Amino acid sequence: MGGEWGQSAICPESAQEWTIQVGQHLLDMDLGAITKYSALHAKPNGLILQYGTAGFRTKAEHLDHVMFRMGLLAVLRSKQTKSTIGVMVTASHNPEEDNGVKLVDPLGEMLAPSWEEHATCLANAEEQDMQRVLIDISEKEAVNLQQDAFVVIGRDTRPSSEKLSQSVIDGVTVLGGQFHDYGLLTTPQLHYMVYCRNTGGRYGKATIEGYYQKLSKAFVELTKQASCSGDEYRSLKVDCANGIGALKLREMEHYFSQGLSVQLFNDGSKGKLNHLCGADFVKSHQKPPQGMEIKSNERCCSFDGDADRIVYYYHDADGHFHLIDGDKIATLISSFLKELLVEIGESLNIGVVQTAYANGSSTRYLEEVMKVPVYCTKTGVKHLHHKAQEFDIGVYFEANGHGTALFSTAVEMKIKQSAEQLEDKKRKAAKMLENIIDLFNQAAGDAISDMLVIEAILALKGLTVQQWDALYTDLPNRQLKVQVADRRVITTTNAERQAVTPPGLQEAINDLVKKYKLSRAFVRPSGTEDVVRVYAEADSQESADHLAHEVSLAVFQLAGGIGERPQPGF
Ligand code: NG1
Ligand code: ZN
Repeated sequence: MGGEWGQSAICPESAQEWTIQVGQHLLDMDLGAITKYSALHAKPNGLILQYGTAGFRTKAEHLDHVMFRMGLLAVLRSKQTKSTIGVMVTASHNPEEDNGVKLVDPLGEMLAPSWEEHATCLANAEEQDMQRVLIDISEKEAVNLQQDAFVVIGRDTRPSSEKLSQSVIDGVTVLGGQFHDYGLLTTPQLHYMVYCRNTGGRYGKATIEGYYQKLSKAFVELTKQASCSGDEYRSLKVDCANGIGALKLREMEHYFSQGLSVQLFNDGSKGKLNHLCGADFVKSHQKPPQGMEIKSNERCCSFDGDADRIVYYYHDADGHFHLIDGDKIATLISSFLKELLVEIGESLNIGVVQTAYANGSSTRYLEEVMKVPVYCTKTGVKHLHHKAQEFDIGVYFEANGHGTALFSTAVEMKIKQSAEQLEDKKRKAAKMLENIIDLFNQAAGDAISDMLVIEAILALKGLTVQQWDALYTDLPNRQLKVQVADRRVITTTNAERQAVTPPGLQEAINDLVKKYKLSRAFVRPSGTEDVVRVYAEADSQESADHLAHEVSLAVFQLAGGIGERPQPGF
């Protein structure tokens, strides 16, 4: 993996212009200390990284300078927003040898786009230009350097994470920022902490205990209401990808054990992080993780390496594997929320946000059967999150299992009132919704929180995993990767569903798609790997596989494929 890329950020180059502008900023930064510490976290020559879909990600040994500099940047962002900023050290579902870092904005959201550009400039500045870039960012963003700064830090279980988070701390302290190091946390837990701290504790207590208590209380309240249960005993097998999810779920399980018993697999005691296990493996290989024995019809789920994604699955009586991905999770959640609203008698606008990777059957089911409006955004949770904020209730999920639900402040207040004022049945539904709202992590997609939401809904509705799966049948699909010399030659429009360049590619895809029934295909450059991704779906697996292969060949021919031509078969 060669790190990340995207549109290249425009970094200021003119030193002359810069000296005239800097004024007060030179005086407010201890430039001597920055230079001294920066030299201890020196940038390898020639390494260029891009703040991509999920921050910086590459081999851990290349990241020390990036961590230090992200500590610096977090301080500037904190001063500018007068809020606590988060820094998470993780590379999610990437191999154990990789690592990464991302900044978390005040309401637990992903970093604002203009600051992503600053992050890229700062990470790539040569040693002698570092100060200039720092000051330039402060000037551009009108950062008051006298303002206090507070940064919270979390990290996953990778062997490299502890040292790298220390480099973040070095960056924070050299710019005079205060910090709290939470140590080991799941990514969504860090988002939660940031959100809590910047909302005066209204969202919850910014401690790990506060997180466990808030979610577990809501979950136990909900499951108490479950009169019937599809599965006699509520138990669930959880594949933790040998990651942080195992540690945190083990700490948390006794808080909610009244409502659910979890059995942990791939808990990091022997296997390697994300190796042959975890949500990404299960979703992309469409098979169960290693290290988990599954009896027929048993409910199982997988987290990814930093526990912000979840997928469910089971084996049927004939031994067939059934994957229940983010699309079906979104369907279960939005249907349940809609039912509750009907019961309460509230007509709030509820929307589901997906990406082009959502299975066509899910979109059809949501729109035609559930009558829920569905929107499609570009890949990357920040796009989905922002779109979901437009609704009273916005449910967003990527097919890979990253998602959550957002509730507007007005809705939260209305539901709280209803839970106190309404009569009997309506009141019960409002109370349920109030607990569901508490159970969601509204700062970020969260495997633990989503798992508890799903378990609560299944228990309340008395649904078995098979009944849930039977809501609709996924269209067979195939995802492939194609190597090209420069994946930036592919540009897209219409939420990445159509290629604009290179010329002729979209026409070629259109012609191929016409050959198959119920078919759809699109290509886009990945934001986290040096590949072009191809997606195809059709009425049969054979057709989806053929279509994906043919589209791969078109990409290879028209977009500068390198290496071996894509071969049929997978
Ligand atoms: P890219 O590499 O841009 O496709 C992948 C996932 C995204 C998102 C990011 C961040 C797919 C097809 N793509 O992005 O959904 O999760 O990683 O981790 O799953
Ligand atoms: Zn992740």
